Parts: sequence; structure tokens; C-alpha cells
Amino acid sequence: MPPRQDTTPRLPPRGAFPDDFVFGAATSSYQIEGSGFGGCGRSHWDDFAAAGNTRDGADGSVACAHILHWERDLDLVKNAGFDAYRFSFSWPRIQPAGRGALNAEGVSFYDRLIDGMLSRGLLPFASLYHWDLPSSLAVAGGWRERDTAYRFGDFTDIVMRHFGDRLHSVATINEPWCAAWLSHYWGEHAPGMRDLVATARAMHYILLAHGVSLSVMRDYGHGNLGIVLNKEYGEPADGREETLTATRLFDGIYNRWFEEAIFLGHYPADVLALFGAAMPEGYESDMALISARLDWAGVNYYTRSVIELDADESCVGFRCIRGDLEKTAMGWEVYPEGLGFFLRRLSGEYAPGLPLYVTENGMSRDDTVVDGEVCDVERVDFLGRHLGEVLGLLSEGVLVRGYFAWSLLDNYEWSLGYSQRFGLVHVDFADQARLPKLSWHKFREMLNSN
Ligand code: IFM
Repeated sequence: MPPRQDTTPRLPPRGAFPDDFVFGAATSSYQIEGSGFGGCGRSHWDDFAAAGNTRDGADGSVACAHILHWERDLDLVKNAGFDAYRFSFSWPRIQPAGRGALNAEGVSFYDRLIDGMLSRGLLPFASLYHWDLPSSLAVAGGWRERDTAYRFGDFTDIVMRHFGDRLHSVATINEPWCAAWLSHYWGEHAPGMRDLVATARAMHYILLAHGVSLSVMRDYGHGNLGIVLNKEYGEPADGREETLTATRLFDGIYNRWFEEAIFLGHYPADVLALFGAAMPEGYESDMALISARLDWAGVNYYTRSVIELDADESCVGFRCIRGDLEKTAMGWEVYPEGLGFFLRRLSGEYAPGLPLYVTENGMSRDDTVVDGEVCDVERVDFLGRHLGEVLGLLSEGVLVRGYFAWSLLDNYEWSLGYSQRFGLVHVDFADQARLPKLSWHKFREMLNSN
């Protein structure tokens, strides 16, 4: 009998990528640290959860208790063979009220965490904002207020002063679309608003915060600065002219708003027309700061949306549905071609010559432990297909410099609580046990191959 073939999906060999291509795993502060530990101030996510807006009322007060287990978590990054660890600073852990006094315990935690990365030979890729806005700033109007952008500039200064020279790379904002549109128009994330005026202001002030933060870091002389944009591909549900226009507006809101502001210095006309008088007065004078030079840009990519006309949607006139491609546990369609589309567009149209990173990519799956193992073959297949897309881009000369899997650990998936597992490492939230899944082992195999 011929030997049984191993049909487990594989990741491409490490040797197929350039030697200096960076492989990493990503997390974020609120999703893993445990906001109940170490003198961390409240964030608007604690408030949003306490007000009953999340699945089972779940919050991030314990999460993966990474504050207690960060050393073994960094060992998991290192032992898989990754070059880098992408993490975020929690603003309320460092500065509980969002202004004024610092929390010494929080500062010392990040000191140890960063030194822990460096001693393991991991490159620290930091984000300054991954959504845990201090509650007191949220109460004062959060991203609807111009002042929040300046408070973020002050926070940036604190981070630079304490940690700047040890950070390999820094992103200002992670996924500004989520912090603005998803949170103020669709109401799915904190602060859970559904208001076009609030949305227009947040869409602008989150980018102003990026510009202010960038200029603070330039003054410190940091030379590896970027922003992380989430992208979703829009597929028209049919070929009607109105559907194509709606799909273009979807792309404008989700993607081009940020690309055109950051790389061209203006907002797209179709989205500006939607916001109309809701745009903050004098926004034009902020555009130079918002479009200041970057050293790299990051793309977080997961899926596509099918865009269908919807007469009940009085503002945008469309809704996003899912098509008939294979889906993850989030119900998100698997569409690796979308990743190629965005990286090609950035490199060809918006930011020629700028180094690009895939700063997040991954899938949720109903992972269960069977006989001490998590056999997440679908995740291996998902990662392999997206890495294959990256290889194609590299062969076309697109400047992709690295790839980060989302996420290192199963964690708090925002309003969906702990119902979605995205990790390469399984977390038992009852006892905080970590168990590397097949996907983690496949990365280890890959990163040690040629
Ligand atoms: O968990 C999130 C992360 O915080 C930001 N990017 C998308 C992930 C999956 O939804």
C-alpha cells in the first residue's frame, strides 16, 4: 500500500520570503492584559461593557491576565520563531485619567515587557492607540472633541520619553475606521453611538490625533513611524449603476477616507458630500499635519463585504451582507484576493515606494481542545492562502516588509466578548492555561525551514 499522504495544509517555506522579511504575532492591550490589574484606569470599553453592550456582559478586566503571564506569552512568540511582537500601550494603564498623573505600576509593566522582548531578540512593534480610551476623556466627548487629539499628543510624549528609544517601530492609531465609523455610526464599539455628526467629527479627529502624535514622535527623532489601517474589500451585489456607486461609497468610507487623507492630503469628495455640514469647521487646515510623511503603513485584513442597496438606510443607502464564500466563525468570508487588492493599490496609487506591512491577518474558529490538542487546520489553510497572496505581491515588486498573525492568544473580541477565538495559542479562560494550536506549530515549522 502506498504511504498515506499528509493532507494537513501548510504554510509556505520561510525561504520563499526575503531574508529581512519580518514575521510576527500581534495582540492589543485591552484584549489581553486584564484592565482590573495593576492600577489601570477605566477605559470607555469598561463602561461600554458595564452598560450591557457586550456578549454576556463580558469585559477585559481579566482577559488573558497577560499582566501576570507576560513572560510565558513572550516565550510563546519567541519559541514559534517569530522575529517581532506587535502590542499596544494602554493609555489608561499609563495615565489613568487621560491627562495628568502617571500610574508608576503601568510604566514599570511596559518597561519590563519591552525589555523582555529585547532580551528574547524580538523586535517591539508598538501601537499607541488600540481603542482603550480613558473614561474621563470619553465622558468629555472622546473622539468627537478636538481636545482628545491633543491629549493623545501628550500621551505620545510620555511614551516616547519612557520607551521611545527601545521601540523598533511605532504606529499611532490602530484601525481608525473602527474607532470612528464602527463606534459612532454603526454603534457596535464603544461609545456605541449612531449619529452622523458624531461620526464625521470622530472620522476627522482620530486622524488629527494621528498627525499630532506623529509630529511629537518626529521631534524625538524616531525614524520608523506608521499607522495601521483596516481594510475591507467591497463587492457589489449586482451590476446596477446605483449598486456600483454605493460600493464606491463603501470603499470611500472604509478605505479611501484614510488613504486619501494620509497620502494625498484631502478627503474623498463622495464621503465629504455625505458628511456635508457635519464636518468640523476649518478641518482643511489640519490636512497638512494628517498627511505628514510616514516611514511605513500597516494593513489589517480579514474579509470582504457584499454591498447591497438598502432603502431603509437613510444616510448611506446600502448595507453590508456576506456572500457565499467559505466563512470563519465570525461569519466573515475568506477572500485572500482582497489583501492583494489593497496592498497593490497602496503601492501603485497612494503610497508608491512606501514599505508596507500586513499588521494583522487571521481568523476566528470554534476551537476545542481534543486529547490535549487544538487541530485548527482551517486556520492553517487561511494563513497559508494569505501568505501565498503576499508571495505573489513580492514577486510583483510590491514592498511588503512583514506579516503579523492575529492573534498570538485567544482574547477579548470586543462586543463579542470571549465568544471568538482568533489565537495561534488556545487560552483556557478558567485557569489561564496556554496551549499552542496546530497553527502555532505550523508557524514554528515554517520559521525554522528554508
Ligand atoms: O480583535 C480585532 C482587533 O482588535 C483589531 N483587528 C480585528 C481583530 C478581529 O476582529
